[in-house]
Amino acid sequence: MINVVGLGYIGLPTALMMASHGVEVVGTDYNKELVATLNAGRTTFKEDGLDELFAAAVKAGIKFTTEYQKTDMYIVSVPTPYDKFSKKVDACYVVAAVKEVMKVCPKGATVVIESTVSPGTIDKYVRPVIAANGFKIGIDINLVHAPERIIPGNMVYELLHNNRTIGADSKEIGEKVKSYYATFCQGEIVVTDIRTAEMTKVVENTFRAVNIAFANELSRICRHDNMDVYEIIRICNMHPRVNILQPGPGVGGHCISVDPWFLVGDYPQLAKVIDESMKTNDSQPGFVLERIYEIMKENWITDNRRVGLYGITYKENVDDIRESPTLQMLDIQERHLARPLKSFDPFFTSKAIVPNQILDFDQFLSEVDMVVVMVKHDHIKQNWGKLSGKVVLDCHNICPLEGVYHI
Ligand code: SAJ
Repeated sequence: MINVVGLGYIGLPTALMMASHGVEVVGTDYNKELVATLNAGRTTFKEDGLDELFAAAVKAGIKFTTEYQKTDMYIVSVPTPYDKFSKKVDACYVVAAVKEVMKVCPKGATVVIESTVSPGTIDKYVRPVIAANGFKIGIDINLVHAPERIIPGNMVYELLHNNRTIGADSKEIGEKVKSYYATFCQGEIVVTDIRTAEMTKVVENTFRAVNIAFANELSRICRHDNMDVYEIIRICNMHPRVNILQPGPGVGGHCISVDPWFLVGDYPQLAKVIDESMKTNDSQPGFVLERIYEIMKENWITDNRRVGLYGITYKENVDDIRESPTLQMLDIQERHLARPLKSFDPFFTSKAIVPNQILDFDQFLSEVDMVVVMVKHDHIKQNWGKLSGKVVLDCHNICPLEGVYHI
């Protein structure tokens, strides 16, 4: 039996996937409310195919509890934030979960860490916890790092099809853990050592962060001299070895906007490009806010109650607001003691999560003269007609209306 510890955005789909592929799974989370929701037959976030996967896993016998299980395999999938000052990974949740596992696990158990951690974190923080409980690593307890790669919005498909990495102290244990993931994963599963696995995961997200920062920087250069950044990127990408990403209103989510900071925190003298890239991405919501004020002025809009942000989530078609550019922008306004702009998000229509949020789309539109498209949800693509006559700042270059402003 596998005890999956942490039933959030990664732990839950992973637990469901294994259970629906014939593995006996118990999911553990210390959040009683979350466990009660799952036990009542409901999933805790929206994701394509998740409800169907949940139904299959429940049928296959998955259990949810707040208790840690006595078993021979654990998958730990808890958040790893970073310390805002040192930028280093904060492994407190991983350490707390492993401590709980140590209280119940028998000798011979394997502990798999799925959470993203910077290289060396497992050596520095996890091994000592295991040793402090009197276990010899590699003899009494096996330690493995199996970072995930799934993208919110396409998690179920990517869980099934992505290649994976498994880092282990020995090939034999790596292969054993691989056999569990191979029950559902149709991609290639590479077995390597733990530190390499830690580094690959952080590097993958850093690669994307740096490339988004490059696109965001281009958007500023092009704005400065009135060039069309989208047309320039489109043409450049026709070169066989150029593939520039898209500028946007900022970078959110719990991965791309967080993980690269681990490298800056651990290697401050070396990670220069990464540091600048993260600063560029973090300052993009401020750049877009300035652009909003500029367009307001140009259109004689003097009251910011007449401006609305469309989209609060960190990206399209997910209900996840962690580190979202809209929240970052509202934060800047709050620091400047400015009245927060109005906002609307089709994923949050029953209860407001930010000040001045309107829950009904038509009402939102009736209260604003200017709409800023912060998130390219499918919902807005089906409603362009309703925006005609409004001043529109499209942060993603997707709006087909005439006279739309861009970042
Ligand atoms: N974004 C841009 N321009 C782009 C692409 C993205 O501004 O061209 C923005 C998005 O709007 C969003 C942010 O970047 O605010 C991050 O979104 P994302 O779709 O790039 O990535 P995440 O954070 O949802 O998921 C990433 C993925 N990592 C990579 O693609 C290397 C995913 O595979 C990882 O599993 C996930 O992080 C994770 O959990 O680490």
